[in-house]
Amino acid sequence: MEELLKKYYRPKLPHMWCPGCGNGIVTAAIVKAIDKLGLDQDKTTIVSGIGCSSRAPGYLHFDTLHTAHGRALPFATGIKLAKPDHKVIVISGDGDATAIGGNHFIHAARRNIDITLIVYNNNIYGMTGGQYSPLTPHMAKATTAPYGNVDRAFDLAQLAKGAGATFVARSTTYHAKQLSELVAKAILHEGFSVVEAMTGCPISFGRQNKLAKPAALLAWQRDNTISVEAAAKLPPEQVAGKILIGLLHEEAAPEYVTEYAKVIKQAMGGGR
Ligand SMILES: Cc1ncc(C[n+]2csc(CCOP(=O)(O)OP(=O)(O)O)c2C)c(N)n1
Ligand code: SF4
Ligand SMILES: [Mg+2]
Repeated sequence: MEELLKKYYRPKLPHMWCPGCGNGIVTAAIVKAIDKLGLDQDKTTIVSGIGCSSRAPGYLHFDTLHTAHGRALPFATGIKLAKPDHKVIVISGDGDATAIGGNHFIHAARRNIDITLIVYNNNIYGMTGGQYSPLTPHMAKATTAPYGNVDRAFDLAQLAKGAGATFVARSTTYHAKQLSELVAKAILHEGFSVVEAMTGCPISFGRQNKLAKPAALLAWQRDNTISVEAAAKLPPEQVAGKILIGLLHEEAAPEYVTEYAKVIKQAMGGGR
């Protein structure tokens, strides 16, 4: 770990995350995936929006951009079009990706641009003190829903798949090894890849929902998820109510930057 710290992290201590926050585990999973794949640090760009999770690129030793709330994907799209040989990874929160940035999310998926989006899903607006997001569970408490959130949450993975993402996976901070393996697969996938990383926020979510202890949040992830492989072997009634983790969807489809390059060539008189 010390070697990874020296190679991939910027020495910026103390960091801003609360004790027991899951964001460090997700960030380490991404770093381990990058290291496993041996990506060139000078050709790997990490982009984020705004939020606790979106502070992660500030701690990472790559070309990084900390952009505006919800706008990481448009910045990342510009980078990928200008530098197609770069690996572009976007770090986003559940609010950042599906509320203010929800339109950018579905359109990046529809285009199938070769970007990997990692959504740090802590089910809440962490940075601003606990307002509900589109991924806050039904009837969970938030500062903007002190009696319970009446909205139903998006299923992020279904949303990504329905919008056209060609790689969709989900894991948790409890399953950190699996999470890292899925991030590595997502980075290798050619097209828009989405990894939902379920992560615990003991402060803004946990304190309002009887999950203030970081260990309780991890136990919740352990007890409320089931792997795709295990679920396939069980009758539906034993899977009902559990959140599926693992590789949820993968398909091959034309990639946006490659298709765009063909159109440019044709427009320049070169034919397709
Ligand atoms: C345009 C704009 N609107 C609102 C805000 C305030 N704001 C900052 S972070 C945030 C929500 C963050 O939630 P999420 O994306 O889930 O990230 P987390 O902090 O939970 O990791 C909001 C509403 C902002 N910075 N910019
Ligand atoms: S508010 Fe929540 S998400 Fe933000 S740093 Fe603290 S524990 Fe982590
Ligand atoms: Mg959040």
